[in-house]
Amino acid sequence: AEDGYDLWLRYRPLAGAAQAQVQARARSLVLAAPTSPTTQAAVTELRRGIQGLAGREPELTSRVSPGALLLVTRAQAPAGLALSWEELGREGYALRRATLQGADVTVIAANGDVGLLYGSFAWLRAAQTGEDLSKLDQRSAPKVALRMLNHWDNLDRHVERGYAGASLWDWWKLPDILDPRYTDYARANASLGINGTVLNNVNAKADSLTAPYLAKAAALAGVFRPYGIKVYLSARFSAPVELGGLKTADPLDPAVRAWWKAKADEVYRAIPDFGGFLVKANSEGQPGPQDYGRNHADGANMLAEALAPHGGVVLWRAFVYAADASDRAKQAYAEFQPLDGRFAPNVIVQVKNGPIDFQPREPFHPLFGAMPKTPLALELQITKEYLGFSTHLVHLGPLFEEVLQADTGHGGTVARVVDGSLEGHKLSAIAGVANIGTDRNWSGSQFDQANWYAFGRLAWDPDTKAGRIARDWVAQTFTTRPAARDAIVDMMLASREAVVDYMTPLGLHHLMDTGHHYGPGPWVNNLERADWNPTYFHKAGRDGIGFDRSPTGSNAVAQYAPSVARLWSDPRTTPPELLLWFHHLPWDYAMPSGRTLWAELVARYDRGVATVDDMRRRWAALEPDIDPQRHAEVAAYLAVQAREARWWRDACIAYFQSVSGLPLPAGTRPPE
Ligand code: GCW
Repeated sequence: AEDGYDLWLRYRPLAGAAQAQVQARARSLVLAAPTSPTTQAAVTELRRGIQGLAGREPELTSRVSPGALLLVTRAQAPAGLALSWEELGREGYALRRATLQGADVTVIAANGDVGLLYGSFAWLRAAQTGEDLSKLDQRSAPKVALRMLNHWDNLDRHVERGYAGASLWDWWKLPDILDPRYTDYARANASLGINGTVLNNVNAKADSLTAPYLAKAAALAGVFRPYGIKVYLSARFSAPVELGGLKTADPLDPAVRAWWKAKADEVYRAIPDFGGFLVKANSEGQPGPQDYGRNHADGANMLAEALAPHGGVVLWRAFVYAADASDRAKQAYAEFQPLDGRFAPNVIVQVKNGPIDFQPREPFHPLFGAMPKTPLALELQITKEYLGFSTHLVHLGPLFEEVLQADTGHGGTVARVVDGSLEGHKLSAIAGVANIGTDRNWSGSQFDQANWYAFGRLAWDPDTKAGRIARDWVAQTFTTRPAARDAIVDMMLASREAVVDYMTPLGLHHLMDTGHHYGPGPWVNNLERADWNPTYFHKAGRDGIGFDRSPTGSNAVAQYAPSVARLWSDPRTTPPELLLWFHHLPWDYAMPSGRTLWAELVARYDRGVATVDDMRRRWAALEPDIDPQRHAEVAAYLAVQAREARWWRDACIAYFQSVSGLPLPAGTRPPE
């Protein structure tokens, strides 16, 4: 059945020339590398892929003959193979045609076995997408060291902000029963180069650090290890109290420090290659060092000290905000920036892409570039908490690309901060909050698979173009026929601006309804905390709309580098996309388009709806190119999206009209 289970690793038979070249370039398979679970995984994947794509399995042999595909490590490299091995590092690979012992062959070369696995997936991707395999000449090494998924999975298998079923991790049956799906999960991640996974929610229960759960996590680590994936756990800061019976979790208390050291030792006895701890502290009610008058560095460094002897890292989240904040967007910078230089070498501060919370559009987070002495990880949200869950088709590649390519004004883009190159940090990390669950299609919808895929590809190389990634995904997942492929790519690339337009155009944010964050709620004004109310974020009234974060308002803009702050302080030089994020402006403010702000707002909502209608039309026209099951499924989702885009537009416009008292701009159609 075409239910999407196979993700982008479908390996359905290719047609014509594409199939012929796979047959010609993979007649046989030669492993010129030590046998290990990882090289075994590479060989198994290649055989499976080639069998599927070419219709026959390549012979596994040690003889080098014409048309062979060779997996080669440096130590085992046959004479006559010249490569710049150094550039490939520990995880990189090279793919190319070569003449060895007089035979015309293809080599997948790497320094170690995990590079061979990544190279094998890259070769299969080239074959699947119909690249000319005879001209193949790729060298690739990851720019970011830790490329991680963060699962917000609770131990009862509920996934916080998960829209794809229950948690994959079947804690009851672990450690004895290993669902084959764990292996498929590892394959999918390895195919993108993802090399770490945090198994449990950042809103963590201390239980995940008890012996039974460590044994379960160890069983998962055993499945993932051959695929180059390390396991990490979210740690609850108060665990010494809850599990250890201590009176305090004060990070400067010697007994607390000793407890964490012993706990780390225990974790590493269970999982020798354990990656480290992810911590949400003093945020949304979670315990943390501030409960004891200490700061984030005190807390992070205590855990870092416990993990350091084992080579583990601490990923300490910067997502913090308190109830009394006049501008919540300012808090993370205020708490963390002054601590730059105070963190232990194995601490990474993990920062969300924007200063509020995974909105359809935010400016990049002001901490990027502002903590040069500290490795900063970028946290992206793959699961679409604020973007229509898994029902709306919103491709996140352009959102991820936008933040990575944003110029921080501190001498480089966010990508250069995150990959460590701007300040010469060896340690670097990027994290995506997973959108994976037990749904047959893993991600809750066919197109949400592409968001997992785009995250993984960008984690490997943050400078990859979103369009390129989408094209590969479509070719691997739906079709290689150029017209159909390009039509789907266009749809995907347009979808992000569409959701911005029909939910929160012009820099508006957090208009979503309470708690679940699905659907519009700009009128909500009665929550227990002021900074949870949509009215707090849009500040619409008779006089105008928007959050003044310029020097006349909260001055959050001053947290950015001077060159950026200067631009965004003035509405005239603020890009329209961020206008109401930084400014409160009258309804008749003149926009560059020549419209008033009010008319522009309405036009953007209309444009969002029109784009979704257009996506629906495009998809309908693709019926001949897509298998009926997936075509119908996507069409049904798009119908929901078209209806709900109208719901968003009409609800928001009606509400803003009720506060502005303005009539609909001339030429606007009344709600359908
Ligand atoms: O995005 C918000 C979510 C919470 C989440 C929190 C966080 C895990 O609404 O569900 O909690 O952020 O990132 O810690």
